Amino acid sequence: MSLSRATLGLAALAIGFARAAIVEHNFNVGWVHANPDNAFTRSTIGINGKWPLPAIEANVGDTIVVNVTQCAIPPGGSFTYRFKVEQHGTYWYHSHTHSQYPDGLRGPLIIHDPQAPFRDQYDEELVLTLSDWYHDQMSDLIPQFLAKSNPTGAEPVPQAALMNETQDLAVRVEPGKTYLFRAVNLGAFASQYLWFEGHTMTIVEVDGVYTKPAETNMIYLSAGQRCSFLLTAKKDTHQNFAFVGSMDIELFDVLPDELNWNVTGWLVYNEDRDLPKALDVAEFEPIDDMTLVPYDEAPLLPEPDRTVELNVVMDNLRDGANYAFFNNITYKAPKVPTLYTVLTAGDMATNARIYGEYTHSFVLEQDEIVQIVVNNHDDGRHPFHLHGHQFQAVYRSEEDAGDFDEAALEDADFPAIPIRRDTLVVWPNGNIVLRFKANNPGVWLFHCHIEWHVVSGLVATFIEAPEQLQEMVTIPKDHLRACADGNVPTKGNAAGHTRDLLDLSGQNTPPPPLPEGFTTGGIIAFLISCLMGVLGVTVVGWYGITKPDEDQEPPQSPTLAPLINRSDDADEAQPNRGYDGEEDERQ
Ligand SMILES: *[C@@H]1O[C@H](CO)[C@@H](O)[C@H](O)[C@H]1NC(C)=O
Ligand SMILES: *[C@@H]1O[C@H](CO)[C@@H](O)[C@H](O)[C@H]1NC(C)=O
Ligand SMILES: *[C@@H]1O[C@H](CO)[C@@H](O)[C@H](O)[C@H]1NC(C)=O
Ligand SMILES: *[C@@H]1O[C@H](CO)[C@@H](O)[C@H](O)[C@H]1NC(C)=O
Ligand SMILES: [Cu+2]
Repeated sequence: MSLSRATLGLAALAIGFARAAIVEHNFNVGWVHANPDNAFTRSTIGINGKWPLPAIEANVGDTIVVNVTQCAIPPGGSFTYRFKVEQHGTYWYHSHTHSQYPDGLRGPLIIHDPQAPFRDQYDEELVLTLSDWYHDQMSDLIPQFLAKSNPTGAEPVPQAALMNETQDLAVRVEPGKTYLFRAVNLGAFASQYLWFEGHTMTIVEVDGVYTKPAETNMIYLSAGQRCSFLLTAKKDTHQNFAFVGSMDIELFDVLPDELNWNVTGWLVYNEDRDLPKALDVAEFEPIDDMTLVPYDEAPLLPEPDRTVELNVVMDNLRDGANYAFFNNITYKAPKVPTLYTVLTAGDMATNARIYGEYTHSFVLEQDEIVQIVVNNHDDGRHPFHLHGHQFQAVYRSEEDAGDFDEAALEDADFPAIPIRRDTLVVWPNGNIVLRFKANNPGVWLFHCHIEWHVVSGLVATFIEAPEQLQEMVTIPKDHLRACADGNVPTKGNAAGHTRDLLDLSGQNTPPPPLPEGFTTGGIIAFLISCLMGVLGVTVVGWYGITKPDEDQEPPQSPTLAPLINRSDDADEAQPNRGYDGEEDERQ
């Protein structure tokens, strides 16, 4: 563990938990080499020359200061994230910029709470990350994914599953002790089933929300989700036990022969004994997170003041690539980051139009009750994540149930005390209903946490209480300097116009729709048959050899507002990509 954490631990002991501390880190972000699955050495994004990344740990009330140094903003300079932590729980920090987190820029962020309801029930605490691992870099994979040669939008399948970013995780346990495991799925794509042989997990937290203790033998953790559970070690030490993370292969369009979608770790009671092979589990039956109950028993929020309905659609645009849409909009980042538009638009900030047509922006009034209905018109599972809030998960339909029927279901049909979390999976062709109170002014994205679907546009923007936000927020100078250095404008509407804020000419747009008469099914069938015929290979092989289109516009990641994003991630900008002299190839 890093020196800073050791120091922090000592400081906490010395002064007790009464006084708020400042937890400082200096992060130098840059490329390093790693081979966590012992199959392939690749470049990955590290911090201070190391990978996996350190956990950031603090107590509720502390202030976290992270001085991130990176060559991109500003070149050779640094950028400081400083925020007071007012919420407890298990989080992670990661970069969405250019989809960097699957390249390694992902680490746990743990906020300890001396008041946690389970504080007296464990002896030791352990962070356990789950993730998927690609041998190729995102800068190579994205152009293959978002291309006319991939009209069905098949997502690249990872090469391996990792636990704590390795396939060789042995956790030394002492007989009779109880451990608090903080599990985080840092993956780009795959959900994972997690189970411990011979032991029971007692869930006590999901996504920062304490729960009533709930016993289970297995949990399902999507990309972006977190879960803490207590696990009591056995009293005798004659045997070691396997625990397994198993990627949800239903998410994969193809299942490469050589893929082992499981990763095994061990609870080590006795170093002289074998590390046993994991047993085969015939069926997966994880606990249904909709059955969890928040510890504080906060009741169902009242009927919504407004409902936002988002229909998930996958479709092709004129470039032939497959995009993801909420309703008819696929997200395209604005020229001016939305937060800066809010802060420079004066009275116009309450008009959703100024944020652009392709940011899918909704302006929320302070304290209104908002309901989000997601109807999944796609046959895949999607973990939806909202920044800035832990929503109530008021309803989730079965698979294939179709759209949410507001006329058929009313509040009496919803749980009186719904679970809250910030990431919830919707089943194929099913629906979910989420509710929250707009009491946290900010610019909050709502997106699928599968990074491929962020890339293909499954993102909407909530602009919550913009007038209050204007009063609350001043942009630090180093932000503005970083934007200036990166040529990112910080004034005006989505298109950068400062006088007529309703003028969106020149805004960033996705490719135009398919021409009339082209059905999507038709174009896909046509393209697939051509490819299969010409190449004579399976879809699996086709992935490996497809070259990115020369004319492909580089995909843009959404612009985030880390400044006041108190719910999850400290998103970081692009690290130095110029290493090993390979820069030209990748840009
Ligand atoms: C952040 O780190 C860089 C590089 O070590 C240093 O030059 C800079 O002064 C630091 N900034 C702050 C605010 O500590
Ligand atoms: C997993 O890695 C984190 C750092 O990311 C570390 O704090 C933790 O102790 C590790 N967990 C185990 C079980 O070794
Ligand atoms: C992964 O584990 C599951 C559950 O035990 C098992 O059914 C499956 O065959 C395993 N997959 C591989 C590739 O070993
Ligand atoms: C989406 O459809 C609505 C209603 O038909 C229309 O007003 C809007 O302009 C469309 N948006 C885009 C981005 O095409
Ligand atoms: Cu998705």
